[in-house]
Amino acid sequence: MTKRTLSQWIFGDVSFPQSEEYDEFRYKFLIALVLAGAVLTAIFVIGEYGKINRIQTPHLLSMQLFTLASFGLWLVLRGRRHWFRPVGWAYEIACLMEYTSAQWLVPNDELRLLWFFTNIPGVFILLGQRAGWVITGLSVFWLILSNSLMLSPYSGNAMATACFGMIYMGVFFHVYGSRSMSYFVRMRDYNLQLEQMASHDMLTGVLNARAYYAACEQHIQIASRTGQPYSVIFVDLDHFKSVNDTHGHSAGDAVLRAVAQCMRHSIRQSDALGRIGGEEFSIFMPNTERAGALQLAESLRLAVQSLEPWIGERNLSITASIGVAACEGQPETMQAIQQRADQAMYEAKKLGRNRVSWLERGQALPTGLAG
Ligand code: GH3
Ligand code: MG
Ligand code: MG
Repeated sequence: MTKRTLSQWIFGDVSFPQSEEYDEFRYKFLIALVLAGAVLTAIFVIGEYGKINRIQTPHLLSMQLFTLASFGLWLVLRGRRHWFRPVGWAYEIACLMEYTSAQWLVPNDELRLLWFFTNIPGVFILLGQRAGWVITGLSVFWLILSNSLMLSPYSGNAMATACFGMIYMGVFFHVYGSRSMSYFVRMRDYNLQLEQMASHDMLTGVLNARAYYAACEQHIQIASRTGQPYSVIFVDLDHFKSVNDTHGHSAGDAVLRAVAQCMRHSIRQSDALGRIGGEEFSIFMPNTERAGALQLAESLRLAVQSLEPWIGERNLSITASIGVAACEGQPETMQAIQQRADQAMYEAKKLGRNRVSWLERGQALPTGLAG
């Protein structure tokens, strides 16, 4: 069995995104604990049947029940990460019952009280600080109460040591739990920030060229399997150099931000928008035929035209030339469809700018829409 299939067998078919690494750790830790609990008690039970160790009959019954409950909880949790909390609490209750059984029914084991200690770290790590304190408080209360009822109780000194020791464990794991949690949250936020910076254009906030093409490749792979059409819209601002030359580079930047914002609001959630050059944007539209892409391209052109961004002293008039290419039959590579959209855009420039044109597959010259 390979490492991957062994892990799949133990933990089930679950996947956690990188940002949920801590939840993955806790999920796997709980499964490991439940399995370890089941296997350990099973070994004791087998030892009893093999006459290797002697356990009083009532406690033997409790151990058998605990083994079955633990295996059952493993089967429930395996592959179902949303069952984490109910299973965590159910296992905790099973453990407390098992420890109480050992405390009451195995009086010839003077260290049986230790099981209540071993329980505390797991509760803090798996169920959080509040649950940790509830269980620690209940354990202290229960130790004192049951000691006063037991036939062979611990001494007052032993009880005081046990109770203070448990509270000490609680404080220790409370601090440890909150520190490791805040460290994890910070690391997760840094990672998300890094991911965002690596895939998005700093100026406009849309996808950068690398991330945009990667998203398109994924869309094309899905479309090739499902046979759905897809389209690409290529937008190039008109005479943008003169905006920089006349009003300065920061005015040009403000215009780029405004245009990107406008496009972001015009596309669907499933579309990908990328800044693939200085003042060049591309939109990939999955499940979209040429007619739909042309409609969006025309509404984008009008939106950019009416944008008239304010650049500190006055409103600027901005227009865009737009090329459209659609793939409605045999799948086409991203490079090929983007090239057609490029060509169509250049044709729109040649025809006088501020217009939309498209290029069919195999067609030599693009077709223009009046601007
Ligand atoms: P055309 O209508 O033919 O597209 O003319 P154009 O001036 O828009 O075309 P060209 O490609 O010659 O110029 C693009 C300009 O975009 C050149 C550069 O100064 C500007 N540019 C590129 N990246 C940025 C940027 O990040 N910020 C600003 N402000 N300007 C940029
Ligand atoms: Mg350009
Ligand atoms: Mg341009």
